[in-house]
Amino acid sequence: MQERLQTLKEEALTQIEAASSMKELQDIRVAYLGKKGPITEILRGMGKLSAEERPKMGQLANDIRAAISEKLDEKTQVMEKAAVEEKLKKETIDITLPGRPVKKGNHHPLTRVIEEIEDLFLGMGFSIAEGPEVETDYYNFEALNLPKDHPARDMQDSFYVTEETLLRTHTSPMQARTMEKLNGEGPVKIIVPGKVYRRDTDDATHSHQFMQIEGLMVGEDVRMSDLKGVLQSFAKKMFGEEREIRLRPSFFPFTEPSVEMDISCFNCGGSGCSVCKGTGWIEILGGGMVHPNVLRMSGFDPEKVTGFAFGMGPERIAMLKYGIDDIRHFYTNDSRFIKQFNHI
Ligand code: 2NL
Repeated sequence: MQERLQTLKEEALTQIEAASSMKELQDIRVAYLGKKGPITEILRGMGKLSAEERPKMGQLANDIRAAISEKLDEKTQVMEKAAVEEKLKKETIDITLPGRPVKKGNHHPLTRVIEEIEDLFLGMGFSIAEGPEVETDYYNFEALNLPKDHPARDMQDSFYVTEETLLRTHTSPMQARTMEKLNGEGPVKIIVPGKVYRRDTDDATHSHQFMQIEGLMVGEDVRMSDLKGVLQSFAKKMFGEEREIRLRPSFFPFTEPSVEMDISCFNCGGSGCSVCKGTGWIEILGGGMVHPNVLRMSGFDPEKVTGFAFGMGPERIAMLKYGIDDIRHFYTNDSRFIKQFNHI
């Protein structure tokens, strides 16, 4: 009986060792330790043994039973641990995966052109000033030598908020405000970029809202030749070093004398083509010497200081530079249009 028990123990332990699933372990447990198993059977047959042998055999059977049970528990634990590890391994996040590409945005082409122009003037010592889009009649017109009966003040030409306030029609009111704050103490050297509004019907070259960049320099001995030098430098940097400029006489109520500036055509170099309509020249901005009335109204003495001013439309500059045929492209935000400028 003793031998039988030993054999059973060895058999059981070998099987447990070899088991590879929980189900197998469960089966081994039932087979060896179950009610119908050999050990139970042996224990039941104890009665046949002598009184001397009975406790010894009982002890041995119980020990073997305990050893098998312990080995089963041990193996169960090992397998459970392995199962958890396997699960954890499967469920770990693989941080080595490449991330999903993030689509990179870009500034609007008009914003880029404006910033490019700003940079050129900052490089020439100008500061940037910005002001309100809802303006008073005084700063938008009166302070700029546009008296009450001037045709540019026609209600038809502007968006009025009240009798005395309107959406600014140019950024010049901010120049007037800047001069006024300085109490006649120059010099002034600023550019003013921003949104402006006119009562216009939108088409390929007109928009009721557009951008403007104006420049103003006031101080002792500021001359027309200074205006010419600044604008020539700007034109070359913006449209190419080979560009030439020419100034033609013009009229603006706030400058005297007034000029319009053309650049030699960047498409044909001046021989005449469709871009310059056969003339060899392209008009890009207007300017002139600040009218004495404007200086006086803003607190400067026109006997002591002089100034030049100029104004340009960045949409027009961008349209020329990048061959854009319709101003509305800037404002309808068709992404196919916007994306074409991602490389500049
Ligand atoms: C154009 C022409 C111009 C000005 C703007 C100005 C401002 C002050 C005093 C005098 Cl405060 N002038 N601005 C002068 C001449 C022309 O703009 O064609 N703009 C798109």
